Amino acid sequence: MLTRRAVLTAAAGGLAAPALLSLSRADTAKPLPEAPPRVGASATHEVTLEAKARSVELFGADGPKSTLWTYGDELFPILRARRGDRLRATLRNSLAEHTSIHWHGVRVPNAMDGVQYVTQQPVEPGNSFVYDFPLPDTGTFFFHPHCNETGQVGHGLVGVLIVEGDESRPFDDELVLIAKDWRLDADGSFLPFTTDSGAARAGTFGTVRTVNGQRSLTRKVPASADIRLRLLNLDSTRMMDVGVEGAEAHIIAIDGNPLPALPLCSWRLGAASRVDLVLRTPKAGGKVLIRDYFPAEIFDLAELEVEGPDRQAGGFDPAPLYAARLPEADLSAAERQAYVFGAASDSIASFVDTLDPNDPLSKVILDELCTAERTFWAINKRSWPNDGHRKLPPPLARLQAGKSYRFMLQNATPHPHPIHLHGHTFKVLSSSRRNLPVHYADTVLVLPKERIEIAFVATPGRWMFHCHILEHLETGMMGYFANT
Ligand SMILES: [Cu+2]
Repeated sequence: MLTRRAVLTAAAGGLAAPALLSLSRADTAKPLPEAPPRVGASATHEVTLEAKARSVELFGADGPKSTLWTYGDELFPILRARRGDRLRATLRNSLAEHTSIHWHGVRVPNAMDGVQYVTQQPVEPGNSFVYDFPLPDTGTFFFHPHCNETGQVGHGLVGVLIVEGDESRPFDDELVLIAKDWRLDADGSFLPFTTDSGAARAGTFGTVRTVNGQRSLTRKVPASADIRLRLLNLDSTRMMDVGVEGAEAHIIAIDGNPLPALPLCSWRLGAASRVDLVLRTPKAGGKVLIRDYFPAEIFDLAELEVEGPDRQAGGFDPAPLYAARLPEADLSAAERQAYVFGAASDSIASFVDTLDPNDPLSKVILDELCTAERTFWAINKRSWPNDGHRKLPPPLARLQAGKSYRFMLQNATPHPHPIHLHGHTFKVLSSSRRNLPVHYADTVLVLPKERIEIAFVATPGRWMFHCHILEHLETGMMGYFANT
């Protein structure tokens, strides 16, 4: 069994092995082409997503049954639409607790952002809510609840939204790989989703790793073909170093946002992040491994078995994706702000009474599904309140809609934090520790002692800003912006 240590040793010895955390810069890359105007009318996609408990043999008929919570009758449903289409999704809540749907990475109107109390009332058991919004961007997105996230996502409540229209030439095949661990006991029952020791450190890890709900994923793919991989890290906690062996691969999108193709060595993927790859398969009979080098023992996310006639004749030169159409921050005029992600301090209980006590948002602190009993984390020394607090926290800041901002995100803890801003796609400008390409994202991993600078144009509404290690956001590392 190849181990991470062996890979590092091999790399140090100059052998052909992936170099961890290295990525060549895109400085010399050609700019992405603009998508041509759309031909034909936009479609409205009507879908019903019933959140419900189901008894499932996750690992085949021989395995134990587990009670999963899913949207509808399948695990990880995948919705597909095209840029410019509308999604009209009815959430029907057949769970025994309230829920909502947050559309991660999608630039939705604030009222469609799916955060209980902050953008909508909770969808109580037996009730429904209609999410109805246009899809302005192509990409690989996902959706999930926003209260009791460790429990609801931990039970399986997550789905994928793919917005097509970014391919200037179709690829030969496409695979969607959804990485998510499960906190399962041997009898199929769920173990506690959160532990104090995990929540106060790097998070509580699952006991079973899966991709697309399978412990080991094998797929047949065509030979000498350009295959698009949409890889989503939908785990509550895990960080991965993704690499490909047996094929040349390029990164073509991060969090669904196209970038000039970057040769892949490995790419570090925090919780809630996505990466799109294109790879050229070898001849029939060959094998390609999609691997995670991060754990002590390498984990294979997927094994691709190559078969059939060649699809492509020339060398590997995949067509670029069309450029993203995002508001571009004005870096020279942008207002600079700093956000430090740290441990909770004792002096955090200084929440000021700036909001109307009748504001529905104040109910959030009384709702045990939306708050944790413990507080371990803070943003700029302020923690999202637990239920001991009777006053709402003020927003982290009030941003001006239409104005450009440059945020310096600084990690003052010994653990990595994937930081997510709702409703905006930001530009990652630089890292103090890594040679990152300039790219667009909705979630950025900030490593210990690292400073990452991002820029974006603010939009109106209340937008959450938090770590996407679910136990971290539930124990304090969350806040919001109130933008007008
Ligand atoms: Cu965190």
